[in-house]
Amino acid sequence: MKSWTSRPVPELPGSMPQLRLFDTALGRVVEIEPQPEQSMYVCGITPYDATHMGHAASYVAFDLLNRAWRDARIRVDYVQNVTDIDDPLLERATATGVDWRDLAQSQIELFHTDMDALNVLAPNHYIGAVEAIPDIVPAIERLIADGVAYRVQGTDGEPDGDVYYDVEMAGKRSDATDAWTLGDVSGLGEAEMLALFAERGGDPDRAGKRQALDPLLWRVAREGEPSWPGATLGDGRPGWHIECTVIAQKYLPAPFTVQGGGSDLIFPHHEMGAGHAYSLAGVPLARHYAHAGMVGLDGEKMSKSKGNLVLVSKLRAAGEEPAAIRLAILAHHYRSDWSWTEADFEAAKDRLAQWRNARDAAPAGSAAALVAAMRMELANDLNAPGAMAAVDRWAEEALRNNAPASGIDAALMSDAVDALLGVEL
Ligand code: 5CA
Ligand code: ZN
Repeated sequence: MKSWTSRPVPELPGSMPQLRLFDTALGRVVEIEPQPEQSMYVCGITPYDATHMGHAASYVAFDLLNRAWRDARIRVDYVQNVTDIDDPLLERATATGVDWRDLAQSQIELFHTDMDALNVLAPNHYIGAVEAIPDIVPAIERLIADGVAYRVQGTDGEPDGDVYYDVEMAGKRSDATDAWTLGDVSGLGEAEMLALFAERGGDPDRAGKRQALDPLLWRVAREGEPSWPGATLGDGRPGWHIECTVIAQKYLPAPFTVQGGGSDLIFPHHEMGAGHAYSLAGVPLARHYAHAGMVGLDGEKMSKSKGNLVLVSKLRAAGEEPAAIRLAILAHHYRSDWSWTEADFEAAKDRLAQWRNARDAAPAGSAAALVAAMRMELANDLNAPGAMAAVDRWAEEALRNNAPASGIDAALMSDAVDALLGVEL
């Protein structure tokens, strides 16, 4: 699938120091092993209510990582999926009387326009779940053949043949130290897992499953639902976690460097994906798991059912500047949970204006130290608020200083804010 187009990233003199990042599975900040090429997979949207501020914040978070690596002269292999077939998408299409394909298409286009506006660098592989089905089917067949997946008999009018992943069997399969067992990524206990599994698309009570937490791999065709050829699985459609796993394994090295997404993906999505990948390849899917915090509105969880989505496209249509939206997002550390408020958005707009004024008054010889300070903050678990505070201090100083403005320093400051924070002044 076609992705959006990245805007050029200015090259800065010098380079980003060694990067440290919080690893969800380890529960601490780790040094990312230096390599000439890094790779990341960031879970993409399910295209039915894009792009709300929570989505935007998660892509901006991993864009910081992408930019930090590039600043360190590291090539970045970046894959993102789009969940263009899933229950919530079908439910929304039915509820609103549109064809699910049209709904997906329109939301994907909107998402791309929003990402472009927010200056989020594009992935180099952008892959739809539907286009990955020919790769997913043989992977599921292999899991069945290996005894870590099984077919369930239909009861209560359900057809026979839905395929589930056996979390217990998969966890027992290997005694290698880096093998996966349930809980390795999320660190959760069973009760917490059960609650989240039900909340986030799982079906703990499905009759015939070996364990309540076994996730769906293949849903055989039902009347009125779209389906695709599944070879020995029968016609149907894939489960959610296997889609991302197979896409990541096809387009990235094993293990790749960072698996990313919002913190609502830690369990079951990234937990199960790690299991699927290990069962398929015998090596971990990713070296590190990183997650962005959840965004709400005025203290409440942002959700369609509450009708409190803040859409990037709506703000843009109202004439708001995308760079100000991006600054409002970056004012919060990527790992914290936060709420969008009008007051914070106003503050972001003021900040942008202040930075622009200061750039035009940049004192000679001042920008190199600013670049170093921004890099130091960003290398420390992508501390954008810290990097922004450094720009604020520089701006105050520049505006206080009556020295003649330096074009060279203005250009360097502006390039740094663009290259490292993705904010175009
Ligand atoms: N298609 C799947 C991933 S394979 C999915 O979760 N799609 S999504 O559209 O629901 O979310 C896309 C990304 O935005 C995910 O990384 C998700 O964790 C993140 N996200 C969703 N809601 C929020 C929110 N309120 N705050 C922060 N991030 C969010
Ligand atoms: Zn995913």
